[in-house]
Amino acid sequence: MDISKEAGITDNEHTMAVTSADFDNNGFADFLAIKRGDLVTENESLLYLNTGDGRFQKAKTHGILSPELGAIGLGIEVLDYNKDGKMDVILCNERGKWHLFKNGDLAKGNFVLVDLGPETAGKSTALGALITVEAGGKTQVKRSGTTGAMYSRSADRYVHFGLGTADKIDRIEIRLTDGTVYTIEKPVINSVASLSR
Ligand SMILES: [Ca+2]
Ligand SMILES: [Ca+2]
Repeated sequence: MDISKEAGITDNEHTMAVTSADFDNNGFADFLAIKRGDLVTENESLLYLNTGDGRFQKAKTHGILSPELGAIGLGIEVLDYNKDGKMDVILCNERGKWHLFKNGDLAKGNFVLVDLGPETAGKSTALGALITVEAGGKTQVKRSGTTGAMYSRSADRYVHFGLGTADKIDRIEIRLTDGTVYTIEKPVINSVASLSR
């Protein structure tokens, strides 16, 4: 069943890639799509914010825009390059440049960045791990790995969770694909919670 219209997703565009993250840290996953563009006007990406009630609201002043005329929008991916708990965006064009967009005022809620640590010889990889965060009476689960890469499977060792108005974190559980489970009890909110193994 196609529920796009009921969910508030109304665009009819030629898009090339989509990625997902909690851009406003309200505790619900949002999504961002890059348009192919028409070569003769600036190419503004499409950002939809999850309102938490099964609907999305289109963000209007996010500033994720490529000014390069003649370039085709091709790929988009999220990362928190400066580790401030606000998810940033890397955008790449075909026949053009890459652009990095820093998340400023958009992310208003609390957060935690879970650092899965470096890969260790002889131990199971953190790629594909299930991370569960319990905070503010809510439970969120994410799997480590990229959401936006079209032709590869890669992982950022930092996994981001927006926590909305929660003021503390009860527990983080990390379950690797070999079944090993690690827990971090009561990590500090609005910081990096590191897994040691
Ligand atoms: Ca959100
Ligand atoms: Ca950031």
